[in-house]
Amino acid sequence: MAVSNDDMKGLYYYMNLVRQVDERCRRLFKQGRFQGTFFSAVGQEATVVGPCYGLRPDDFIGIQHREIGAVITKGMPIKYLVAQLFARQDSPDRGKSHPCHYGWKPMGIVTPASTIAAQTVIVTGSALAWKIQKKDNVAVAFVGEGATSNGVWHEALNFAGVHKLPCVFVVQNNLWAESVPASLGVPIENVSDRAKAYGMPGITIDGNDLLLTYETAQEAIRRARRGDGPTLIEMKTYRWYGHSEIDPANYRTPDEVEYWKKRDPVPRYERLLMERGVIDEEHKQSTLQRIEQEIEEAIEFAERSPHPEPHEMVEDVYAPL
Ligand SMILES: Cc1ncc(C[n+]2csc(CCOP(=O)(O)OP(=O)(O)O)c2C)c(N)n1
Ligand SMILES: [Mg+2]
Repeated sequence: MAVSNDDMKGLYYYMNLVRQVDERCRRLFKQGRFQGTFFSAVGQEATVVGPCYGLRPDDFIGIQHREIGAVITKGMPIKYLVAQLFARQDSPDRGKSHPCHYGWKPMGIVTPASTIAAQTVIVTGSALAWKIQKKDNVAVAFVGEGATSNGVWHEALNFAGVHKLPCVFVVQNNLWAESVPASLGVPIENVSDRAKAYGMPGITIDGNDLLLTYETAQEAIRRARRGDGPTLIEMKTYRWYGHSEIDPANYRTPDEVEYWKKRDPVPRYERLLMERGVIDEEHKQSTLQRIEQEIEEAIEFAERSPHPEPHEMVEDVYAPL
């Protein structure tokens, strides 16, 4: 199915929004404007914008620490996202969790715990519920290649395969899990080969090609919605910066980083749209201006939001009996 010009422009907006928010959040952390750390996903934008752009508000996504772009594209207003980083009262968790535990119930963004891959079973469980209720919602679980070494990820895929659940499993293979190279975490070239063992199709694609990530995800989402079961999509990509902003990433060579910076997914997509005449310089400038303003407003909102009161520390932590 051809991607419409409106959707190509929509994808362009999100690619740039995600990139700009991410770079700005890195700076905010370095300026000491919030505590903890920040997990940048610069370089990986196409792996999340593609799959999330075509989801419905009532579809779910399960994320881990690096999926800020998935959260933005799925529809969490960035003012709440910044409030989350700043641990303010207007954060969805009212300042109680780690800055990277982004979650937003109205748009089906399941708040993650720090245990990587754990979100995959929640996604699978949600999909089971929808199947029982005969609904056509879809859930997408994102993990890094490192997380696929966790037992829970395999259990979730096996269960989803057995019951033909409406899920899409996206693996963002960015070649590193903290300081561990993918070659020491995954003993095969392509994680997607594992799909066969779970009775679902598996595909490995260039994760820096936005139209490809979008169209591949769309096909998997349609398949899940019509009741034909899950798909595993591995997207090869790269994170430009350290595991988080406190990691100097000395375990990588400058050549490796340079190689991937030349494959930057944001200008690559922009060039494609310019060549096709979908956007022009004026559209680019107005989009970037709009984004800059949205980010400023989000930061102002978060800064105006008060810190939680001390007594709130134990409120909403346990369910009432
Ligand atoms: C179950 C579990 N084991 C280990 C960790 C510590 N940890 C946090 S992130 C991470 C690396 C994750 O690598 P990957 O899944 O490839 O994601 P990436 O950071 O590359 O996006 C590890 C080991 C954790 N949070 N949870
Ligand atoms: Mg990784």
